[in-house]
Formats: sequence, structure tokens, C-alpha cells
Amino acid sequence: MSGTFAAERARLLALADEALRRHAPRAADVSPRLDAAMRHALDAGGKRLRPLLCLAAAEAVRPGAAAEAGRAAAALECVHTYSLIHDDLPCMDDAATRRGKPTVHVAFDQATAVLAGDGLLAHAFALTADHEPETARDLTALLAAAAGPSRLVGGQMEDTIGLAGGASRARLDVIQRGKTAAMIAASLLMGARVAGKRDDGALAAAGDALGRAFQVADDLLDLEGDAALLGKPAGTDAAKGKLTLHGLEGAEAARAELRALTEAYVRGLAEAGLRPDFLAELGRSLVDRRS
Ligand code: GRG
Repeated sequence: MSGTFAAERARLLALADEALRRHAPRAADVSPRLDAAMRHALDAGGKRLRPLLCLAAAEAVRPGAAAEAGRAAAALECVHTYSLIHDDLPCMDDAATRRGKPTVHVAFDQATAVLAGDGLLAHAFALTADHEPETARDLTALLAAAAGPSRLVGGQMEDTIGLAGGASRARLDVIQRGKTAAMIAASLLMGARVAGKRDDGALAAAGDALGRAFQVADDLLDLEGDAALLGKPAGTDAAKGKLTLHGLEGAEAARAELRALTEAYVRGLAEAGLRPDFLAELGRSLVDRRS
């Protein structure tokens, strides 16, 4: 990791944390138990990947614009955190730990976990709506499309059906694009939009490549990773009948696709006209991660 990259990453991470502190639901307005459950999830030490991508994309369009992207960054983390809370429920992935801590339904109860997710999801759209009208419309539409039934929720549906729905590359693409890549692409698109750039498709394609690479890396970590570093058990995908690229085509092919998708992402940034230096290194660091 270069010193310049590390310093910029730390600067944007501090901005992301500050944005979340400032734009999370206000404790004074919320039932104390609900507030505690939402905070348990938000403060559990996630990587803040989506806020980082959003802020970095704003900077890559117009230096200084990250300062204007706090609400968009916080909205993305709220939707992501809602999806993790619901994904961990016994009726979905049934996970007892997340980010190294008890999941929300374990620390509280299932009803509270459902409501904490619902609260964060709705709050995210209050944040995107809180911009001047054209930006508000575009940010809300981008986030709704990524979080909605044709992407995040639809991908999760197919993931939940898993191998029982058939093992094909087409189904795997729906799952990867929906449950993972859509929110990652939206992070780049929303950051760029705050900085004044509407996408012509190139940035969406770059985000899609990064998101799919992230999912392949995540699946490989589940296969080969260290549970202590992951903060959750490893090896659960196969036991749960999940459809993965390494399961379909083998780990070697998955690693080759990971490299190809990462390079497609980096090329796509340049095609979209974003300064690629920091965003490219951030993408590479995400797909090379150990946790
Ligand atoms: C419940 C609608 C709904 C969707 C759930 C998030 C999700 C969809 C499923 C989680 C399963 C999973 C492991 C997906 C792989 C990609 C992914 C979203 C990983 C978690 O994101 P990270 O690594 O998590 O950015 P942190 O905790 O660092 O924020």
C-alpha cells in the first residue's frame, strides 16, 4: 500500500465515520431499544466500503466534492447495514455473528432486528431526499434501483433459493449483480452524481465489475479464509447450498475471473472519465483482502 493511498484512505474513512455520526437516525427521535439495535449494527466495525467508494468517486470527479457527499455515503451504509441485519436472521442466513459481534437478533431479538433493518432502510431515503431537488431525485432513484426488487432484494431471493433453483452461470450473474454489485456500483454513481457527473453507462459498468469481483473474493474467502479474521465462520456457503463461481467452475477459474474483473473495473474508471489513481488502488485492495 503506498503512503499516499493510505493517507487518502484514512482521510476518506474519517469523513465517512463523521458522515455516519452526523446523519444516522437521531437518538432523540427514536424508541431507545430501536436506537440501540440500529447503533449495535452501524457501530459494529464494518469496512465502510460503500461510503468510501461514494466519497472517493466524488473526489475523482471534482476534488473537494467528498465534503458534499456525506448524506449519500451515510445512506449507502444504512441500506447496506439493513441488508446485513436481515440477511443474518434465522429465516435467511441464520448467522450468530457479524463483524465479530453477535448479530442484532442475537443481541436483541428477531422483531427488533426486523425493525432495526426497516428503520435504517427508510432513513436512507430521507437522507437522499435531503438535497437540492434534481440531485435528490437522482440519488433517490439510484439508491432505490440498487436496493429494490430487481437488484439487492431480487439477488437475495435467488441466493436464498441457492442451488435448489439450478446451478447456472446465468443465475449466478443475477445473484452477484443483485445482492452485491448493485450497491457497490450505486456507491460510485451516487458519489459521482453529488459531484455533478451523470453517468452514460461507463461508470455503472465499472462498478458492476468491481462488485462482481468483490463477491467472487468474498466467496473465495468463505472457502479458504480465516474465521478469526473474517469475524464470522468460514466454509458456510457449501453447507448452505449457495451458488458460487468457484463451486461452478473451480477455485482456479474463480481466481482468474477475479483478476479479469478487477482490471475491467480499472479500465472502466478511465473510460468513465474519473481520476483513477485512488479508486483503482482501493478496488485492488478490496479484492485482495483477507477479511
Ligand atoms: C436482506 C435484502 C437483503 C439482502 C442481503 C448483504 C446481503 C444481501 C447478503 C450478505 C451476504 C454476503 C456475504 C454477501 C456478499 C457481499 C457482501 C454484501 C458482503 C458484506 O459486505 P462487507 O464485506 O461487510 O462490505 P462490512 O461488514 O465490512 O460492511
